[in-house]
Amino acid sequence: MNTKRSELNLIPMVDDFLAITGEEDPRLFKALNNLDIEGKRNLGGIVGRFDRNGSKTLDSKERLMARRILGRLHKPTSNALAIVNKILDYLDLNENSLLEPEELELGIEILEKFSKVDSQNETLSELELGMLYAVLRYLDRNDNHVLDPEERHQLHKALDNVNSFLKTQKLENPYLQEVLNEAGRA
Ligand SMILES: [Ca+2]
Ligand SMILES: [Ca+2]
Repeated sequence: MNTKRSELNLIPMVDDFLAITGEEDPRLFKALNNLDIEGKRNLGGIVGRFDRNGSKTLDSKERLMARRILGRLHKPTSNALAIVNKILDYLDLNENSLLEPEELELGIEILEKFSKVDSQNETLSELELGMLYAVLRYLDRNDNHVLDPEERHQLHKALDNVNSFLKTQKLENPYLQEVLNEAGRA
């Protein structure tokens, strides 16, 4: 999370978001409602990216966008949400701490592709999120924490065939090797 966002107290926005989600998407509400304060902070880091007019609350359209990310997570823990924040940082191409629709599209696409790299379902486990983050770190060749056009081009190429890309990555990406080692999957 960058400093600008972490300075803001996003807990009221999260509580507001959760209250409305209870009505709009009970399943997601159930998955997010038991987070501790740190988890809520991490959730705030995600939810806050969709408040484009800075109103400290998400309108229905913004909630829909947030759910396109959050709905992809399998039993999100605080740690999983922290990884999601780091992933989303790479997608904030204009570095304004917000996720615009065009930035979101790439996010949706990579989450979709990575939802099946370890488990055959539509959602991402903490391991799958960790694998995705490891790949993005590796693709960020100039280490500026943003995917620049050439780096995005490499990502798109990788997404064409994720499984064969990961095969190579397992051999040459130390971040990925570490994540898989920790999970006992190396
Ligand atoms: Ca942005
Ligand atoms: Ca970069």
